[in-house]
Amino acid sequence: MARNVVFSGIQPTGGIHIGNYFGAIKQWVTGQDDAENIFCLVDMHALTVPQDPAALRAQILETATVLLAAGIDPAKSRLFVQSDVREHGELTWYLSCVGSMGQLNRMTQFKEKSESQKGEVRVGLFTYPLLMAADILLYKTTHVPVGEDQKQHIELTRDLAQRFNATYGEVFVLPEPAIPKAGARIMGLDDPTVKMSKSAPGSYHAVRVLDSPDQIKKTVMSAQTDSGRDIRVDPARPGVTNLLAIYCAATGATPEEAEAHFASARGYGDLKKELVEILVETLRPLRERNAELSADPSTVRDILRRSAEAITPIARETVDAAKRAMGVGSG
Ligand code: AQP
Repeated sequence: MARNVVFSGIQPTGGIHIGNYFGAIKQWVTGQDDAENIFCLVDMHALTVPQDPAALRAQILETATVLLAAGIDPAKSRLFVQSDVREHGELTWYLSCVGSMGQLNRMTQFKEKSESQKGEVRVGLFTYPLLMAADILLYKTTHVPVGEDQKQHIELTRDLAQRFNATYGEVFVLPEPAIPKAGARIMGLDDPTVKMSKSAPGSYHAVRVLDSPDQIKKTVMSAQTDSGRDIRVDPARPGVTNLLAIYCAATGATPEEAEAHFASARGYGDLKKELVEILVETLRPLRERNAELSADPSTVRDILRRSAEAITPIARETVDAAKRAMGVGSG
């Protein structure tokens, strides 16, 4: 039987936080033995909002190092930089001639992110879901482990693949999203009504995976909660609900188990203190391994380069098949 192909990506846009970790990276690491794995630092996606070139360059290496420190194993998985494989841009063009403006107009992430660009909304921000579809379709991906915020983009990818296959013949494999039960949508600790995000301002918005124990403590203890005491999942109390979601994602407990565990707690302080300990211990090995790997950037660069070389033939084959099906090229 053909093996599953897992593909997923992360933008090298700043400090990786526990939303990225529990929503995506943890699944990437634990699933490595069950499939062919391709993980991508999507630097071309990062360009959809303004970036400082020197900072972006540094963040690509930093993000790759964190992923390896988190447990991505180069013997089991490919880890590469999107712009190093030019077929990503090439397939995006062909998909842009299949997808419609109406489809892209419905993407909620575009609506949210374009708010911050006001009069200067970049074309790339609008067409970004086509690039994401190309990322996935190039490798005949069967599963895409992502946080819930990306579900709509995977649905679009499936629609585009179906539309292409129906028009030109079977070229693309239809991928399935793989969304975790716990941690699929971690909210900001300073504002539990917005998604935790790498680029959000505010020192207490997110726990970053490389934060010191002291910083983790400060951020979690200052997390916004209401004036109640009961530790229960309740949509009307997003702050405590978010802390419980993080607890569940880190421990594997169900929401019911988490509520039972804190039934005799004296208030939110008890939950916060326990969460600090759990996060410090969960992230400690990652932080320590990251310190070792950071001392050897040439090894990290080598892994990125070798991965890109290894997967380019797969991407090339897909683009050539799409071109043949569409009737372009000299044949
Ligand atoms: N808050 C979150 N909860 C759960 N999962 C999340 N992911 C992101 N935020 C959360 C998942 O992390 C993976 C990588 O995300 P990304 O870098 O591609 O971009 P993003 O979704 O735009 O993440 P950020 O942190 O909000 O970055 P910026 O600020 O740069 O836009 C994805 O699988 C995503 O679902």
